[in-house]
Amino acid sequence: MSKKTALITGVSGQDGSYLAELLIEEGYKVIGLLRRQSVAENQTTRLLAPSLESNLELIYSDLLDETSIFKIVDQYKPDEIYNLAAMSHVRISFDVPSFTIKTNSIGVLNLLEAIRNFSPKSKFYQASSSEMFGNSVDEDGSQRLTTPMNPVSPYGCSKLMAYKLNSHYRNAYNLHLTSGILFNHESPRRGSNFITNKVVKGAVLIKKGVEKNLYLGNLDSKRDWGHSYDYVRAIYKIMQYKTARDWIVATGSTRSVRELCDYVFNKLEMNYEEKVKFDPKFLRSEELKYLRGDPSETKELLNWQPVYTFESMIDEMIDHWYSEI
Ligand code: F7E
Repeated sequence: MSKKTALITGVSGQDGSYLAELLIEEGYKVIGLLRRQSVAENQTTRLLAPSLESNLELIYSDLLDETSIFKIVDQYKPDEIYNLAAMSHVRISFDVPSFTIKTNSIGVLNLLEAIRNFSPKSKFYQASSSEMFGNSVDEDGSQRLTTPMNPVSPYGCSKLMAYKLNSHYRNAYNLHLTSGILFNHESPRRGSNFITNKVVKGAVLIKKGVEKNLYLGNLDSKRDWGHSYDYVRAIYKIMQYKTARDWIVATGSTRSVRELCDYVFNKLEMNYEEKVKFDPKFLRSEELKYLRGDPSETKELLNWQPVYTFESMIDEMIDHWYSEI
């Protein structure tokens, strides 16, 4: 039997790189889409696993270049298409709202149209986000598929548009279109302007005497943080599930940014209260205060169980930066 083909947009990102490794382990041929950057080396820093060498084909493209997207989907007619490409930084989405909406919403429309017109048998996964909930939360303190969605950032709005387009195309055209509402997920591969890696890297720099302080925004917001390694395994299971539908991927526990700082600085035998300073430039125009997903249905139906705890994930990130710096 010939190898299955998977197309991953955003292959050079945190989730894209873990997913490419997983799919290759599972015997797939992977096509990865890259956006052109001026420093070519920067595009593949997360794609260094030896297994990727002969099984990953990289192609330049862009979600907004529909001719390129149509051509690639038509040419490869992939068995599975994973859309992990996005402008994914919530605070930065306030600076570039138009680019965020175009990439994260119209970009998805381009993929859906490509599937509908050129490869209707392809299965599709859309990376949806807990940012779509905004400040809505059920009475028991969790968010789930039925929780109202009231996003509070251009990023959240863009993801909600894509989520709705995806389910509309699923119903209207009978396509196998899935979506995972992923809560925050981290790893040593996370960009260092997201809070977990910013705190870990910043604390290690202070410990090593390179920096004196770490400047942050709102310490009181709470997030449900899991590991990208575990979450791409949920994504793969979502794609293999018998029916196409939406899912919640989360840990079910929540912590504040303050608790994150406390854990990291304690591990490095420091007191965060002495080193962490406030800088209003890291606040958002409207804050999403609290996230905690309910993963019970996903765990049960997909037989999915994360292997990392919050602590083992952060410890891995500390070890990473300690040896890197
Ligand atoms: O912020 C607070 C900030 O940038 C987490 C993306 O993957 O998850 C991510 O979005 C919290 C927020 O992630 C700083 O206000 C305080 O409350 O790590 P973050 P995010 O905005 O939750 C969702 C699910 C996605 O889909 C997104 O793509 O930390 N915070 N001080 C700070 N955050 C940052 N980045 N920098 C600070 O200095």
